[in-house]
Amino acid sequence: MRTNQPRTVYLSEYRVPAFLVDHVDLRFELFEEGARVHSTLAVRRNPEFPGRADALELDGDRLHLEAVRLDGESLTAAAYDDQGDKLVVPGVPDRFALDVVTWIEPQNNTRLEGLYKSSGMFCTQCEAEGFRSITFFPDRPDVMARFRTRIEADKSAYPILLSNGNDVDRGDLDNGRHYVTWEDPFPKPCYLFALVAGDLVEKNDRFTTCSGRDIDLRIYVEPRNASKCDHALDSLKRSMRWDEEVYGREYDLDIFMIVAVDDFNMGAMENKGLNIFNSSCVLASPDTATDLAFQRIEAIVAHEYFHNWSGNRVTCRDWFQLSLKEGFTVFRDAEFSADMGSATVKRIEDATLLRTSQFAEDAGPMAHPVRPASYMEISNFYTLTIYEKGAEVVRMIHTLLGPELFRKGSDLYFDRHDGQAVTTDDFVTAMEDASGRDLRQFRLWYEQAGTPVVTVRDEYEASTQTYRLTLAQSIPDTPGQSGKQPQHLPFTLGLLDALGESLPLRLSADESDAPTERVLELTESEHRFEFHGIAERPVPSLLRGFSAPVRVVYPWTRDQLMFLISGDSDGFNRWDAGQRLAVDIIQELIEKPEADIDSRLLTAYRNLLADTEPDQALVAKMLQLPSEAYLIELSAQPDVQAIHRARTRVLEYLATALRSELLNCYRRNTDNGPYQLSPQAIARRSLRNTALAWLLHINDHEACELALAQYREASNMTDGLGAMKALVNSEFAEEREQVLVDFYQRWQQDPQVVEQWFSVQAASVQAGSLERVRALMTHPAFDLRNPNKVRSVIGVYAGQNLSEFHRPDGAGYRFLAEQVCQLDDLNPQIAARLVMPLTRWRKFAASHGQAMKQALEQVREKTGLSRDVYEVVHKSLVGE
Ligand code: B3K
Ligand code: ZN
Repeated sequence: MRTNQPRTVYLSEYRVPAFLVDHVDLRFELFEEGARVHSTLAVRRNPEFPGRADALELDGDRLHLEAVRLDGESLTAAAYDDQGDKLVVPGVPDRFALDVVTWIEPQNNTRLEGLYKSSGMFCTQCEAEGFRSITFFPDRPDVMARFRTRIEADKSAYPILLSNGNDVDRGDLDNGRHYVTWEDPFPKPCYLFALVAGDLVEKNDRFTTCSGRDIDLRIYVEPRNASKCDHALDSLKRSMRWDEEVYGREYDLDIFMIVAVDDFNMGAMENKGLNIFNSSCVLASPDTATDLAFQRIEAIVAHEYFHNWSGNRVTCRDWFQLSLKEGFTVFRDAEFSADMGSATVKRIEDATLLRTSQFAEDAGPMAHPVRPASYMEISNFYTLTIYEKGAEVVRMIHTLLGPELFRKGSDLYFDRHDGQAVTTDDFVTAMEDASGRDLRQFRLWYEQAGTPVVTVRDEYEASTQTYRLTLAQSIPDTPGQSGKQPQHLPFTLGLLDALGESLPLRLSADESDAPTERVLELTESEHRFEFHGIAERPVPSLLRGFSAPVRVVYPWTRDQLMFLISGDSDGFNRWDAGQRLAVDIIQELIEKPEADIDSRLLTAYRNLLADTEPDQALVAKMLQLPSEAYLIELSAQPDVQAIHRARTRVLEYLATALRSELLNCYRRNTDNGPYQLSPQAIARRSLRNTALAWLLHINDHEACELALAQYREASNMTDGLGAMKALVNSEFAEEREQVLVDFYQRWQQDPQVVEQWFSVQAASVQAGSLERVRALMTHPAFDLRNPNKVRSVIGVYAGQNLSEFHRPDGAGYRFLAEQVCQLDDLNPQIAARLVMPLTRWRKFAASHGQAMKQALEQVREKTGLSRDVYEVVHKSLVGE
């Protein structure tokens, strides 16, 4: 085990920087064997720093220092201290220019952080702390500087040279080299710095802003991807318009650029004026990308664009405030997606992600508040809690204030803090100041980890026509936090009568014009609400629209759930009732595998398939059974094999009983028209693919023919992949293999499609055995250095093929540990994400949990373990 444990960084230790940097002049000389970086910093003392610091300290990581000059004078090695991770220059004046020259090797950078090479081009990723592996710098977001960047490279290999801002100068140099100089007029933290050099083609468009400014929009891609940029460009224009209309935010530079790169740790990065995207999150055409990919691309393009205000113009003071930009921006992109498509479906998708994965994170060893109090490695905190729960927290403020006051609050926030690096507290204060609301208790959402549980009790008193609702909240203990205080949360409620009519919610007997939906505000550990003039026992519709990120406990009867599935006016709660009914029935089968399956589920699904429901997008969602991951999350001590068997049995029961309805649904939704991305068209393809998948689950021969025909005739990837997926998950082994071979042959030149081909196999119980997964890793298209390939094979196997990953012999766990160890040397960020499934070992029965723990211990033993993986493994083995 490692002896020198990485240092923990605490929020409570935050101090303002001793020195500020007003201006940075960078010159990059790019070569095949490395890059020389010349940096000139205009430094001055920070007047707000208490006391007087003697030395300037700059962060660095794996840099080869070549020269240091202070106000033009070369410093000898005795005049500074190069500590590797810090460059310390003592005795500096109040204001000075510091020149630093470093040599780095982007071609050997497999961490994909700082400056690195991907498919022959140079690119950067600096958030959170990557800039320090380019040059020595105060690498913290509260140091904001104006950047001027000159890039020099071979002209034929790297004709395109990009950085942030506007290109102000360009020209040729000796030896076939050239240069371009970029100037960014907006001060920014170094994590927003970006550079790209490559042989790329440019796809153009224009956007005229609300004040009439003409913006040049450009997407840069490798030539083979030139035809896959239209969707991203359209998404970008829609995002720019939406941010003007909904938030009053106008774009501020003359150029907005996006670059697609194949090797990227995350989805995309919001560098000022020069967003860098993972290819899979920007490139699309109907024949290569699924509906899901199209929607994802639109959402990510919007997310990165929205960061220009929520993140770049107003940025984070320190990394504990990460959710200031991420939570807010996820909320903004979710509202955008809701406006572009089906709002109910978007809400269902977000709640599903939250309830399946964020709740699990909140209940696991890495649980942390939306504003963490400490970390070892900040890269480990780009989590669902920071992003998704953070977005829910902003959504709750929106619900509590209402849209007008929320907009007043966001206007005040952007206005008050433009050009500053601020805290989540500043955000909440702006909301308070603009609205006059007191959000003191609400701030606990940022401080306390764990998912609140709201337990609901109700009683009806016929004699007084009164309905009483008692809502009690409690928040479970999480690592390092116990005895939590109740949080302020909006709980949206409706009451339905026997006909499904929404009842007026009268809080006093004589209230007239009472609304039929109310946002109840919970602040105490227990609240009682009384509703008057209720003529019969109502069915409550609780937490409509998932108004707070909490678990609701209420003893619904199956008849009440049946009633809500068809009768609730809140689409989200109709879906939720369906999920709860299915969960209840599957859980019964987990306990009693031989029990009869409650036919009410069949009735509910038959009704959904009857084609009488106007919202087919909602139907498409309601037809999806709760996932195995969600069932595992809900279970105190999950038996994954039992969960898999019970869920499969329900699926087979429904598919068998509804065979003709499914075939009808399939035919009804067959559409040979041009590819469209409307919610209706997406719903049709989804319904058709769901019907096919269900029928192939029961190995239906007619469905097998339909799937083969659909595969052959598909005019878009949603249909083609849907058919392939259904076949791969069936027992038609011959057809499955044929289609897999054909698919690869057809698409082998397209990395994004090959990633889907990997995923379909790795996720499949039929096709994705451990042996197959190992074989996929020796496939010529697999590359352990490419995060997308790692995610699509190893990540999908451990995260989605759950009954296989949790095989009783523990081989799935050992396999994952082995891969994590290998990857740790190449790319610690990806390794730390990949190890996550093992960290929940305490949740499982000893039969599995012990083997998971042993696999983690195997990782802990690895020599030279990265700080990233160390933190995750250490926190999940604490006390062991
Ligand atoms: N801000 C980036 C995330 C960078 C992660 C670095 N480890 C993407 C985003 O949330 O928009
Ligand atoms: Zn973001």
